[in-house]
Amino acid sequence: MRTQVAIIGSGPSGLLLGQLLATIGVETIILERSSREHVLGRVRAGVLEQGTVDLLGEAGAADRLHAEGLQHSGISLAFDGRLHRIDLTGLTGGKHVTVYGQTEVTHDLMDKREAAGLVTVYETANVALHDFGGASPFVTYDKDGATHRIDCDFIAGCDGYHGVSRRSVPASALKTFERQYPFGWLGVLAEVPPADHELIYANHERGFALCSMRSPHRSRYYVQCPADERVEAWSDGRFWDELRRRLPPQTAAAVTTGPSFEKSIAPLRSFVAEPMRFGLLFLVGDAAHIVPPTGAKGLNLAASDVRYLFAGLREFFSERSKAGLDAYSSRALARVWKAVRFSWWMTTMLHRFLETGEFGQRIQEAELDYLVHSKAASTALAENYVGLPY
Ligand code: RFL
Ligand code: PHB
Repeated sequence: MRTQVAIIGSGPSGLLLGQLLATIGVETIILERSSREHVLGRVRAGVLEQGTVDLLGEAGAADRLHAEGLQHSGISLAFDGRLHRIDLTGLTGGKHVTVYGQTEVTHDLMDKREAAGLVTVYETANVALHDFGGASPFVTYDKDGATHRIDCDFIAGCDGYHGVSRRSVPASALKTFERQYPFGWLGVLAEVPPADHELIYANHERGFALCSMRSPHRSRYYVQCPADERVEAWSDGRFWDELRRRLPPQTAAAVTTGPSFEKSIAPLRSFVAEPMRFGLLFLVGDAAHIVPPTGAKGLNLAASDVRYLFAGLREFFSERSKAGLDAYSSRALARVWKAVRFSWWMTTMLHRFLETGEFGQRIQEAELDYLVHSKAASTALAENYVGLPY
């Protein structure tokens, strides 16, 4: 088989890149390790920057997003027993974010790809990347008892943090940067109305909590938990009790509880691999970088990588110019590092770190107090949260 761009991974990065390339007539094949159902069963991000929404629109996959996405013009920080609102829209000259689940984004992109008859091979095993340092790259994989080969012009490694693409690059060609946080997030999804019409990020002595949502009828909540916590240790009752204890009294009283239909623990990590290009292989999204979810940046960074790579590939296929592809890694990394910084800062300000003791706690209190009383500081948060320019 032959295609122009072989895409590894059918998460949001791979699907969005595939859809954008389809709009300019560039052929792709996506190879995915899991089943379609498994990919759609993962509950992850919920907040989209306007740039991400626009790119989904350019890919022709934003109709349902425009109809069902919730536009938010602010978020609240909870500390000191009350809410402090950050007016995202007022502080950024009219910008907002859109609350729409990653699961739905993935669903919309998959539907679009299937309707166009484009190929995704699910449940592939042993995907291997070959000769991307030379002139004739190809990918091999096992499926249904046979080994298959796809020759291509380029390989896009969109296969997430645990994927094969980054691991295919010789270690000597890669510099990695990493910070692990000594806690995770326990998340719950429940068919209940949200506690507030906007998101609430809570700093509390018992640990961080986040009130988010997927729709006016579906809530997504998180609480900070130990890194080695077991999800089985958390009954719904224990979760709701702990969540309410970490929220200001008025907000806690507004939490509607109900049976959860998803409960999982995610570790928190900052990670960057540089560069993001090796010959004819490009790393995209979580394959190249991870941020803790506190800034809601992971999916949006995946989309900004796709935007830069799509621009480079379009230039190559339409004008035979390599300039955009040559600039891909440095352009993407410049934006990535700003989001890494923002996500690290939000995480540091909002979570309980046992090892920093009372000094660290006082610094957090001072920072939060400064943040909500200084227009300059609130504006810095707001412009990062809605998304920095490309
Ligand atoms: P994905 O989504 O991990 O998709 C990679 C795909 O590649 C497949 N794969 C392989 N396929 C073939 N061969 C192999 N060897 C393969 N290895 C892996 C996988 O099965 C998978 O289908 O990466 P992608 O596309 O780069 O997308 C990145 C986003 O998923 C991620 O950044 C966000 O979910 C992060 N994130 C958030 N981002 C936001 O922008 N806003 C948020 O509010 C937000 N909240 C979150 C989050 C991530 C979370 N978790 C669980 C990590 C909340 C949580 C709890
Ligand atoms: C979510 O709704 O899953 C969500 C929202 C905001 C974040 C992280 C996750 O910062």
